[in-house]
Amino acid sequence: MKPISLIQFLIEERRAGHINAELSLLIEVVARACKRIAVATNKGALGDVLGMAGSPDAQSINVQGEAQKKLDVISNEILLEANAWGGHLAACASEEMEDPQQIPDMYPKGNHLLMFDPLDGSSNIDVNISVGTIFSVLRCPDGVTAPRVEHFLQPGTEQLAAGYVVYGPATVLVLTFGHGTHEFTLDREVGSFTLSRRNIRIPDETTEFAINMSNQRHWQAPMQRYIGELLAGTTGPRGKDFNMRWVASMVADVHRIVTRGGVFYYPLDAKIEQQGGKLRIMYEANPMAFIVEQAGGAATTGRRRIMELQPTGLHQRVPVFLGSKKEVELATHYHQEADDGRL
Ligand code: AFP
Repeated sequence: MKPISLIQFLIEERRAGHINAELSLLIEVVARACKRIAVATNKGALGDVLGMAGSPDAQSINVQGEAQKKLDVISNEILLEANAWGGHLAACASEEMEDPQQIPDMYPKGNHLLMFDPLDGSSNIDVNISVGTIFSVLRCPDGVTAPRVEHFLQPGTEQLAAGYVVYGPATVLVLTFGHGTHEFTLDREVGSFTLSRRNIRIPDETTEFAINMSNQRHWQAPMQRYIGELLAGTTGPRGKDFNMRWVASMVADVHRIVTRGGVFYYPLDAKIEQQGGKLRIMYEANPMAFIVEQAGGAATTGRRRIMELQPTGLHQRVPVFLGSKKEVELATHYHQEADDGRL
């Protein structure tokens, strides 16, 4: 079969009435920026892109209070620059920046809001493990010309598009417009993303889970119960053995799930209770929930569907349970049961 490029796919999606010309351009621009991030990532030590941003005396810290890696800063700049002038955006917001970034006055403005985590899993860069970019697109409310934080605070169900790019052995883009989840692999010789899987399906059942087990003693009772049962394997109530993986790069962990099934959990625990969770709703939880649901999986906070939450802050954090539907439903059921006082 003839390979289908991302551009061809976007044209098909326009003809099908799933997206308009502006959203198509937006995705093209984001994909082009991600190719540049892939090039920077691939250079490693030779491109002087490893290590921390800033100087040893004055380390660069982002809005999350986390020390920034050089590639965090480079990737953020690549995405901001690529998206400033095309006329497809009203504004964008990045995990690395406190406030939304306005489109400079000299450029035309569009009707879309773009949110991104420019380099997720960046603690993995220096050890040459997969990292990624995550993005989400919302419509800018009518009549708003200088979008502020409140205009971004829309539930995940309002997303027009979401995607991620994993910079691994291959550079892979996974994308949804709400009509299935599709995968494109970067053909480095040709320089274009090429459709590699259409309408990905995540199996309902799995025997593989991803969680940071070092947090176990801080988890709430229903999480202890659920993971305890998985660990008990054939000797416990589940009657089967489970395998565990944890890359500590959400993009890589989610990509494994959209490839062969599985579940990913970052639950609430006593250490992070104050901040509401570990992962950010706008840059990580909502886009990944959209992608996973469109592939037939489920995504909850352990209690509620992620995409129905009304965000209260641009950098708000939430617990994340996502992947194979039956496992996510069971873990969620244990939490709801405990909340109802039945446990
Ligand atoms: P970094 O971008 O700071 O490496 O964080 C990555 C991340 O947000 C997500 O990609 C991982 O799943 C998660 O954090 C890993 O968290 P732990 O380090 O607590 O396991």
